[in-house]
Amino acid sequence: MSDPIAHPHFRGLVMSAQEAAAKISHGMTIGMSGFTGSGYPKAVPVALAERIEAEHAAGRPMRVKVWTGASTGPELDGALARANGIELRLPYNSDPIARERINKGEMDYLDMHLSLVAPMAWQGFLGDLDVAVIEVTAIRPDGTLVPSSSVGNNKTWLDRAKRIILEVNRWQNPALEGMHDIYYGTALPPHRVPIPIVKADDRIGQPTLICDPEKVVAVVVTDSPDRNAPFTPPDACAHAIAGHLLDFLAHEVKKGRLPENLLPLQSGVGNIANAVLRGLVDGPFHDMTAYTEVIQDGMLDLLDSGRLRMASATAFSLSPEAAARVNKDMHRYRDRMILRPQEISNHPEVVRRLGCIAMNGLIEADIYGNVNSTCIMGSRIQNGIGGSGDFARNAYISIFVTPSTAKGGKISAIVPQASHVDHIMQDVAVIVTEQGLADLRGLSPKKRAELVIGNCSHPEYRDALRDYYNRALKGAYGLHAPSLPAEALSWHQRFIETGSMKM
Ligand code: 0RQ
Repeated sequence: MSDPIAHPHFRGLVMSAQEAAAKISHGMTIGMSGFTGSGYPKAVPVALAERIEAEHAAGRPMRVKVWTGASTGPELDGALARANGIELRLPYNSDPIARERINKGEMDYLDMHLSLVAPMAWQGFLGDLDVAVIEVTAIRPDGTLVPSSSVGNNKTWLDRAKRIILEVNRWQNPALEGMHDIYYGTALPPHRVPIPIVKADDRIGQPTLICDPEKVVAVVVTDSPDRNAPFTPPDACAHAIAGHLLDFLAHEVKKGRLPENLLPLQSGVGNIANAVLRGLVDGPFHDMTAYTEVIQDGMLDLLDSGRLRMASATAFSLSPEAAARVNKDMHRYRDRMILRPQEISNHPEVVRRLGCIAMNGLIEADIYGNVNSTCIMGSRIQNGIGGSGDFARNAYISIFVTPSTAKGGKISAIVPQASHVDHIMQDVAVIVTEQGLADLRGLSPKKRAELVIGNCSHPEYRDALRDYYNRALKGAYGLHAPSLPAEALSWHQRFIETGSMKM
């Protein structure tokens, strides 16, 4: 295989991960590549974690602030969190060790809308960026960089960082070159102009990342796979949710409220979202497009089936088998996929213009349709809001999907009042559980409550929800969205005290 470092200046900077990590010191802020387990640096963070452990063993402080695109892999978040080396993490995390540290109060976490991270970094609110550590597929003869399996915030990290460390990962397929669309036209107000995307497959930028060679202090060569976690095969619950959703979409087409090829799809992370995409393979819709954040297995199945014409995203989020499938046939997929910076893949202006159909998971929804996507029992972070807010508020139809219970039935996903709210009821159009679907568009809070309880809640919790709601209708301070504040979070309190929400 040809040398992926095709520029002599960069070739002269090749060194070990340990030598590169030595250029990072205590208190620095690091912008890492990586989005949902793809395209994250795999060697420098591990070497940095080893250094941090050695410094701690010698009684010296060493911690860094870590910014990324979204979640990464065990070699990054896992290794650094295990070493207790992260002072602050943003904007999305799914690593269990980091999650534990955050929930124990040992690590600060800033949970942000993914589309807002790059603009906020430019505005200066997040502080200075000392080092960017970016995985790339190749360095071209002209010094531009071929991005890897995710774009995330890489453009911004390369622009904003004082110093740059590149990881050139030979595992990434050279045929990725040409798949990306890196847009350099963003600016801060009052100089902003419209983002010129009017169709999901519009290309508005260039295939490579610009990188100032003077800022590059190290180049590390790796050969490691992305995290590529397997998906659980869809169970009966996921199939039921997918079924309700497909019926709903078909109904909307019949009513003339959606075109026959639907509108650009956005699908969140997780097994249910993946099952819904798989369900579309056997559905009646053709010539679909996706304007989304991640390309997961279900999206790939849709592309292969010919039902999906193209997919625009910022990253792959594939199982090992699906990653092997894509890598084997990258030339073919490259023409039907576009990877963009996350500020563009999730841009509210574009999501609203295209009229995306947003489908995201949730932790819990209350009877009025306020949705909690992030905080278990109101305080314990699961992952983060990710891109769900970018899409939910701006979508043509904002759909949330969930099993009606969690933890073996001990938790109801439909509760009297959400213990934390990420998506207010005005941003939530449809809720789907295996029990059924509630189309909440155009309904007042009280009408919403009747539908959510009747169609979405689990039978084991339905009577208790009805009882609460009926008493709220009689005793609430106001009857617009009746609630009983002293009781509204009692289900959560009961779970905390007894391990179950059941009476
Ligand atoms: O925990 O793994 O310990 O069993 O949450 O839940 O049911 O497997 O569902 O994988 O679809 O994730 C909201 C977390 C759902 C996800 C969330 C527990 C449950 C399990 C996972 P265990 P499931 P999913 C664009 C879109 C925000 C970001 C987003 C998410 C674990 O969809 O992170 O939408 N969304 N991004 O047991 C206690 C409850 C619970 C609960 C679920 N009510 N109480 N625990 N769980 N409900 C893409 C990106 O932004 C990258």
